[in-house]
Amino acid sequence: MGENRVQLQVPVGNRDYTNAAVVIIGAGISGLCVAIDLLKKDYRNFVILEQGGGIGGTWRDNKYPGCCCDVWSHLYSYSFEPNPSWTREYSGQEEILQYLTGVAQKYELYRYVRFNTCVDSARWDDTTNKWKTTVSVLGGKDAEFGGGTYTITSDFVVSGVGQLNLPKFPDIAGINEFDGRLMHSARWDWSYNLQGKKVAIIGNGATAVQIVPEIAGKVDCLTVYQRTPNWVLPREDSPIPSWKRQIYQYVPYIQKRKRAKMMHFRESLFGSLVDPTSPGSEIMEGLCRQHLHTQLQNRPDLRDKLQPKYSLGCKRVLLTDDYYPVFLRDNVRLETGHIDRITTKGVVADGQEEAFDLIIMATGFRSVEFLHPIDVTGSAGRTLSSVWKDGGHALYGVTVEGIPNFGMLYGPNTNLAHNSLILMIEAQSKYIVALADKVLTARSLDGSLKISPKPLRVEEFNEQLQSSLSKTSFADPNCNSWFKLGESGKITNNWSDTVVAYQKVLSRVDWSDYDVAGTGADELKSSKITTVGRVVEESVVSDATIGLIVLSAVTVLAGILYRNTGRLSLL
Ligand code: NA7
Repeated sequence: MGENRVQLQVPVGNRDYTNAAVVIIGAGISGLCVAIDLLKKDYRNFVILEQGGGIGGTWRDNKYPGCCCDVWSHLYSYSFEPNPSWTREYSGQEEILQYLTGVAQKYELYRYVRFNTCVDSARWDDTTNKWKTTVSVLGGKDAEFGGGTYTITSDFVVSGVGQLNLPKFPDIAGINEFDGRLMHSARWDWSYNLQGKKVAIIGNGATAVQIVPEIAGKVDCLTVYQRTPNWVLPREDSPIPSWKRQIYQYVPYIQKRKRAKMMHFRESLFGSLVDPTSPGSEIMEGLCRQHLHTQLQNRPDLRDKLQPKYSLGCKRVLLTDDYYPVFLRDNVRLETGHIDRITTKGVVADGQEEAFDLIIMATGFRSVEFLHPIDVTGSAGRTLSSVWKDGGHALYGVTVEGIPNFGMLYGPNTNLAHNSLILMIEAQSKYIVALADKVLTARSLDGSLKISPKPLRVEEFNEQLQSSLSKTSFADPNCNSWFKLGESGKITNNWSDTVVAYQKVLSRVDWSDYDVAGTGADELKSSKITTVGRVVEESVVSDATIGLIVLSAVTVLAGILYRNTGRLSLL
């Protein structure tokens, strides 16, 4: 056996603590999915580096009051781990985190995770064809075992940090001067007692509309600072009764059908959300206007302030039934004046100061700074930040030119406005593991393989992508969103098509997209394609067709039985 040969089927232990075949950054939905896909190929020599103290990623970070998902739970879950026990159509954060914890336990993923371990940098070494990932150990006791920092050598690095992991604080003058409590929604302090407090919330996006109704009844008074109104659709959440949960548990096919129909429905919304000229978009805008009108019938003043004046879909369309009515409460005020500054006492908007005990920053995430602040350096000393100086981009949102043996989940241009992100993440995970598989195969033969996308192919793909995106609602210059770069307006975050279209792109690795060098490279170049496959979830047959098939089968069966019984009775 070669000196350098790693036991790919053996988890990293004490002796090889700083050597792993694969390093996965982040123990959120993405990182866990990659780990499971590696295990399915019997690869166990990987580590998951997680800067937090638990698994769950965004579903561990975001635990503000009212936090829940705006995609149905039966769709917002792994296809390979359906959960028959969801208690609501749209589950809350705690239930989603519990689901993810359950999955991590089932696949015994905890043994692979190093918690309180923050990745500072990842550097590719051209001489050894390996990554060197340097981490800081954040946990007090753990840091005592070493100098608080160490480096792991690996053949492949996968980023599962996603787009929404760094809280964004607004650029408002005086933000550090406030004497009261200032809290970002993604760093909620549950030990803080809201009772009787004067509270401000800055922002009115997907996060704020969940917090506001939840806390309005607890606080003394609440002022909502809105810069831009959002399009809002009814949510219509409801509990899932236990008899239905039993059916999903004992007849999994029914749960699968439910998910397929949800997937199908969500895919059908794509055109309406991205094409402002489509009849579907007009219908959706009508539904939003009706929702606003119904909920605030006698308040044209509020309706006027809450009605957006840009294309539906330019920002994320919000789903809520209890946000608008909250403004009918005596203790809640909608402030649309421009925020001039934050003072020691509170917030000044349009020259008027209001004092607060607590200011909640529901101001989103640093979504366009993918992987920030991790310092990633690829081949020939080229940094990721230099490759992305004009904004994040990648091949299929997954691989980056000049950054070999590296894959990202929920990277540039993979966000969705219409469907469950987990569907995208699963496709990315399979694709990345197919790439890693080739690198690890070379490693198992005592060799090495270097894979990175061809710069020209990346350019060509992104030109087409940006051309498609420029025609969508996301590009409407009348609105800003976390989907695009502020100055250039380049859409760096969203995918331009349906989930199924994306899944099909990632269902195979076309080796002509890549520069490959090392052990087995010639074979890859000649074989051209590696089939990855995709999870086919959308419904392909209607309920009526299935009903007809079942009815026909029952009729045929009944006929046979009748004939046989007839014969038997003649004997
Ligand atoms: P978003 O959707 O980025 O919303 C941030 C909100 O904060 C939005 O209303 C912003 O107004 C507002 N904001 C940001 N900076 C300022 C300043 N300086 N002054 C006033 N208002 C400001 O973040 P969320 O956390 O709600 O949601 C992020 C995603 O997480 C969501 O789409 C889901 O996918 C999950 P603006 O609209 O820019 O005028």
